[in-house]
Amino acid sequence: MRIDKAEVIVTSPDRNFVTLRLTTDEGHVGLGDATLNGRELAVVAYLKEHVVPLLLGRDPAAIEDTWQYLYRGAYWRRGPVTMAAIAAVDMALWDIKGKAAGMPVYQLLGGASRRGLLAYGHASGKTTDELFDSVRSHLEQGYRAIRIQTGVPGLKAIYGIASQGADAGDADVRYDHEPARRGALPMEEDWDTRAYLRHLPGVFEAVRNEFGPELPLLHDGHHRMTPIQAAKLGKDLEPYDLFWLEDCTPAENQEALRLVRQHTTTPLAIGEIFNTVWDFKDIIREQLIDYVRGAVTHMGGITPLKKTLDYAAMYQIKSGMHGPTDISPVGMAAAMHLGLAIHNFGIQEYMQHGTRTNEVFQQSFTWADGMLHPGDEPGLGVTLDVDEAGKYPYAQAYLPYNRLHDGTMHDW
Ligand code: EZ4
Ligand code: CO
Repeated sequence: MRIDKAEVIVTSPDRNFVTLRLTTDEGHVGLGDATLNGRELAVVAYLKEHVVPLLLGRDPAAIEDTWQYLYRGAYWRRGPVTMAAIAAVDMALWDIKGKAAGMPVYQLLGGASRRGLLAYGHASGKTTDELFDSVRSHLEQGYRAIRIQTGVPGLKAIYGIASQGADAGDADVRYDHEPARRGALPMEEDWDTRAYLRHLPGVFEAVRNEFGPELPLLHDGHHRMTPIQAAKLGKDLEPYDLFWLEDCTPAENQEALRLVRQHTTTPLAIGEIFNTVWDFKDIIREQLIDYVRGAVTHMGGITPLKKTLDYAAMYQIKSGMHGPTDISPVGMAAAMHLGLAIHNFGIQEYMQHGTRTNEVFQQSFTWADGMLHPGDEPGLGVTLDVDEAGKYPYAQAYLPYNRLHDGTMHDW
């Protein structure tokens, strides 16, 4: 078998998605997600100019060799653009291998280790009442684990949540902002860490009082704290028994986690912006985290993320794969197949794509009783309707950015 055609398809049904579509001489089609939120076209150029010419004529069965060829062969390694491009190739090759074998990808990865994947959704509200409504609506949708993000008195934005209302389509689906409204410039939010630290423990106390002790609750700190602030928050949240506290400090300085760990038993999750196993190596070996947040799309594909998670398993560290709506249905399917197969699955983030996205990408996964399952179609179980995709041209859009009251740029 050989790769005959490699197309890069950009579509923006509810937000921008980049998809690599490989076709073999035997007519098998493989899809890979190459979406990098806010920097989508950089990956398009990387694929079109530098990867597609290398793929044509190659044997699609040689997944590991092709991965090493693209990673080592480029000489320049790592980084989000490179790794999203390699991830798309890796996913598309697994998709093709599954179709050629007549098996879903999770079977090729060792078979199912569980019936389905516990998934968490994103509840948020400016006030406690709004937050409770959002939690209730998630419970009604069947979620059995919920991330809690809240407004902070004195601040305009609820950070780290998708936009809502008319621009969001049918669900809370966008992590970027409507370019027509924003003039193609990113939206600015405001921040005050001390106000946040004063407010958050009371929010979790209220949520526990209202919804009881059993519901798994998560929280995302979005890299906004210093090490000592993160240590204090972890300690303050201990009575509310969090499933995890995510990205408590900026991921670049991994030594910070030693300090956080010395002070709190709140479980820690890190890694949605990591690209390779090297980013995880030390914090896994030193047992500074409890959950690996890598996304199949941003970690270079199923192949390297499986290796990373197998390594994490030796330290009883589990998966918590990134799964916001900026991961396309193809990347989500890859995460579900991998999560079903590995032994050390923890939880899967799941926000639900909008109707338009689900019309562009037809998907075989199921969502019932708070659990995801990738389905049993051969390959990843996703098809791309190219005509439908063509209705939604790329629209420039960025993630918001963030400033302190005095104007200083801060982590978003
Ligand atoms: O803000 O994916 O845990 N989830 C997150 C995400 C990120 C977006 C950035 O594109 O932090 O919602
Ligand atoms: Co996050």
